[in-house]
Amino acid sequence: MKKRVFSGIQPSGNLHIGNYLGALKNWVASQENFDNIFCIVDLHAITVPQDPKVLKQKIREVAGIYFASGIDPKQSIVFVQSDVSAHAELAWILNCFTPLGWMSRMTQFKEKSGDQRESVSVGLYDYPVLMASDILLYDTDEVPVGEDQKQHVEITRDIAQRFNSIYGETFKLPTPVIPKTGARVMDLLEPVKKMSKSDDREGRTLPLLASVDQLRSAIMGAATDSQKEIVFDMGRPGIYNLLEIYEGVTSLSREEIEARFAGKGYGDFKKELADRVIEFLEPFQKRYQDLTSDPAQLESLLTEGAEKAAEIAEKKMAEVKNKVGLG
Ligand code: ATP
Ligand code: LTN
Repeated sequence: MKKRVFSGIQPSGNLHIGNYLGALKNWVASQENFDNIFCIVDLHAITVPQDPKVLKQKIREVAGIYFASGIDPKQSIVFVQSDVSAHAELAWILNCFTPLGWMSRMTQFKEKSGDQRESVSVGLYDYPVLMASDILLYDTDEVPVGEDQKQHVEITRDIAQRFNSIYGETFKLPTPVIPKTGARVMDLLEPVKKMSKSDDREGRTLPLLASVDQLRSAIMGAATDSQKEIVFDMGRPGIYNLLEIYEGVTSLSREEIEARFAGKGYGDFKKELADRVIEFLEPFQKRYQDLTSDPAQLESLLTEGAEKAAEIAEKKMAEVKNKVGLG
């Protein structure tokens, strides 16, 4: 029996190199060794306002990006969260077992609500409980995510433990799996904050579907510092971030990369980084175009994925409802 992996990405904004290096790359790399479920978490996306037409289109775009990254529908279930109603249903039940105080500690909520705390949606506050439901429905062993999601997987364990302690063993406790490199790709202009698809103003991110010119100009304009050496030094966030991206798209070791750029200037390094990123993204974008040129085929993969996911999720829901005394 292979261990189960579950993860997801929100169909909001433009997916970027951070989403690839922090999440997708690792999903693909370990695909063969696990029983995988990858979700397009549209219910999470509506925790902040979305245009309905854009949302529908973004769901297909994320599906295309999953497959273009190398997710193989023969090895992995890929589906849209709102197609399996058990996610919303379990979230309601788990809400009733999650203390308000736990949610108030979540750093993502604090960052995203900022000074709008009184006017953001209850959904945004409740976001981690829906994420816990996603994970717990499938007896997930491992959750491969970027660094920013570690706290949400930990709270998922707490919620599962609390439920299990009241009703007996029901949910498996999942483990977050954070990559050694690329777990927190930083904003290109302000490398002290995370590269984010909700702030993808020109030059800040490297969108996976961006044009060659857009990618090159974002890399050439990335913030660095007034020093010279091109070395992995975490104290120099701009250059460190660009080096991590280089590492992520080439898979060379840190020593090899430092040796390659010894004695060279930032300009040369950035030019080569742009070449490597483009070299990596061009075939990726070609695969994306091929996959999305047949919308019916994509749709049928998602329908099939939802059927398989629902079969697993509904069994868990029946067990939960029975234990709680519902119905
Ligand atoms: P937003 O920034 O708008 O909140 P996001 O870019 O974080 O969105 P999500 O859908 O929330 O996108 O995240 C999808 C996956 O990508 C998660 O596993 C997350 O940890 C990872 N991820 C997101 N941003 C980065 C980043 N800058 N570096 C590494 N991984 C990231
Ligand atoms: N909150 C996650 C997306 C997400 C997720 C999940 C990730 C929703 N449900 C379950 C892993 C497992 C984020 O990346 N922002």
